[in-house]
Amino acid sequence: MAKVFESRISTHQLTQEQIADYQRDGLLVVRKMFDAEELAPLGQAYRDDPTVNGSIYGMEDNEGKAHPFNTWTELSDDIIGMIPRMARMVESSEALLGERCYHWHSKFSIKTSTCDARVDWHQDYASWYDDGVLFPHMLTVGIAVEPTTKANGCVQFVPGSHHLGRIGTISDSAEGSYTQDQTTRFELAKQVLGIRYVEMDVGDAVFFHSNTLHGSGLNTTDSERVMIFCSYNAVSNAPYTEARGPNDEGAYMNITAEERAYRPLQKIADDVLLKHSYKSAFSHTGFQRANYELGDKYSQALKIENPDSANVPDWKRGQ
Ligand SMILES: O=C(O)CCC(=O)C(=O)O
Ligand SMILES: [Fe+2]
Repeated sequence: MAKVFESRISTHQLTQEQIADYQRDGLLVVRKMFDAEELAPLGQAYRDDPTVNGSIYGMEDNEGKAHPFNTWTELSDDIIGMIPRMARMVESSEALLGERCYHWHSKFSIKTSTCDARVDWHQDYASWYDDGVLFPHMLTVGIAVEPTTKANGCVQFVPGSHHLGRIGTISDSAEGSYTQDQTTRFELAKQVLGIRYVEMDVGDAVFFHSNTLHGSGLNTTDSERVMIFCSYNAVSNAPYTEARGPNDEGAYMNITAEERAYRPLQKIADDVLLKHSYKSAFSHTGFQRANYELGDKYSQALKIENPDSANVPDWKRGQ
């Protein structure tokens, strides 16, 4: 494990106590992981273009409502390509995973004031399993770009649920997302372990294990809940196969096996945002191709007139 810590350059190191909290709870909230000043240009760019370069589409919840989000795997020299490479992000993730990691994917996950969707309870590893990773040695960092509250649909967790292991894949059946056994386990887990709502100010972050149960409720306010989520996989856990299972989130989001494979992650200094050493907020990123059927639902939520005019990069269009 010492190797992981040899080349640390971040000024934001996690303490042993924080690492122990994460191991116990499967989640760790780090207040002021970013200064509000560092994220302000990203918040402004989102307000100027809430379609995020036409990349936002809808992920359906159990009621068929569309939750706006997008994904990217390649890291460009814009703000959202730099955040996943920043030393504080990579080194904190490596301290929690106990080994080197690489970028799996990142997302904007948004609750507009007009969106009426939830993010249903799930474990991220339920679907990443189908990408051919052997272990759940993966985690995600959720960062608040705008404040999150219970009322606007902050993320909720079942602390300690990562100790349950993987509950199972989410089925496509019309009856609901979980089988009876999965539902029973999930209900028991909530009763036994409780639910923790994580409300966040701009710049706060929550690290969570890929088996920690989480989801989020409705936005009942006029404000927008804007978050980004950066996910990492341990280097030793790169997919052992390029074949995909039936419920693969990667396939749903048009992520290729190549984009899931190990690629070296070059850390960058923590002051990159404060020094404005980036080319744009998000216009240099190649996002995954939108799913237009769900994109239409999203456009209704967002009231976009013409979703087909969305600016999907050519390199993704052809796939
Ligand atoms: O935005 C949220 O509330 C949760 C998003 C999430 O869990 C995911 O994208 O996997
Ligand atoms: Fe998730």
